[in-house]
Amino acid sequence: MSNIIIVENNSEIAAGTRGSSLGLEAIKVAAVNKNEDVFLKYTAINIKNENHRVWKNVRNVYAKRIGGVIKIYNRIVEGILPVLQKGDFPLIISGDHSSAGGSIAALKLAFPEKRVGVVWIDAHADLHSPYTTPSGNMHGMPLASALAEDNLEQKINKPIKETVEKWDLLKNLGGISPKLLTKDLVFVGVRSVEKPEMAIIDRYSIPNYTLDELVKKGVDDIASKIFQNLKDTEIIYISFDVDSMDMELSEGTGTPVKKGLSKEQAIELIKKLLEDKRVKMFEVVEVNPLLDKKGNLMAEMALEAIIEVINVVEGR
Ligand SMILES: [Mn+2]
Repeated sequence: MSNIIIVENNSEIAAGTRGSSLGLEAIKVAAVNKNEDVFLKYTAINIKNENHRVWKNVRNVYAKRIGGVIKIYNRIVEGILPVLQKGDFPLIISGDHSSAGGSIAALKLAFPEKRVGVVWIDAHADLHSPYTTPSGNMHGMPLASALAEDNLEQKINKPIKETVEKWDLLKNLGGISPKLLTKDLVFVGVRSVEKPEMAIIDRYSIPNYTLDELVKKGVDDIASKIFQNLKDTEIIYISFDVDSMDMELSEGTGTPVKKGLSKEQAIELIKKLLEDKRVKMFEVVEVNPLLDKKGNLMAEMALEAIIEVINVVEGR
């Protein structure tokens, strides 16, 4: 049986809005208030952050704080790789979504011979590169780094040499690039996509299961379609950005978007996917309690997802 190891990563340097570093603590507060012993029961490892960098001037405008992001990627790999190699299950709670690039790197580097599949549950496609980003915020780039996708066809920026060198370093981290193939990526709930990202989705026909499809076909059917999409992969990672859920539920996240999944849909789908033992790792990101107008609701919903993940993984 694989043990669950909680990975605590409160890095927020790649978000555009401050406060996702508090997501982890907000989830812990939710656990205390709901008498849930998740944070007592399981071993946790802590990823040291670089959050002091938010005070400094930005040099790399098309990949803000990329030096810090490289450090975080490396620390995540160092932290998670041994957990995965031991056969344990990393349950990662992160601040901003850039860290998922480090998580995918860790999974690939732990099993270099195996084909990695990713289910990306998010309002956004996170497919930007320094060449296409409108904001320079690197929480919009983790998938491009894993896919090693510069998307030069859609280039709108001219990043400085330092940015290019550091971006290349990030893509090649650990000596394997790409870490993920476009045909092994599935989106769920993506609905706020910029033109350069849409071009990638179209170019490679990356599936995206929307709210409408979930409502029409049901969670079981969508889960089986996702398994069909990922049938040739051997190890799978689920990345759950809480902004995949509808902003009417809670705005406690950096970039909330309308017409998202219900909490029930998100959790049911995650549970269904986790029944497959190929799923080796789960991550929840982007809880920002400073933006929550409903007390600590987003963190409470994230906690609910975490508890369900634990139940399924322990039962399989
Ligand atoms: Mn995201």
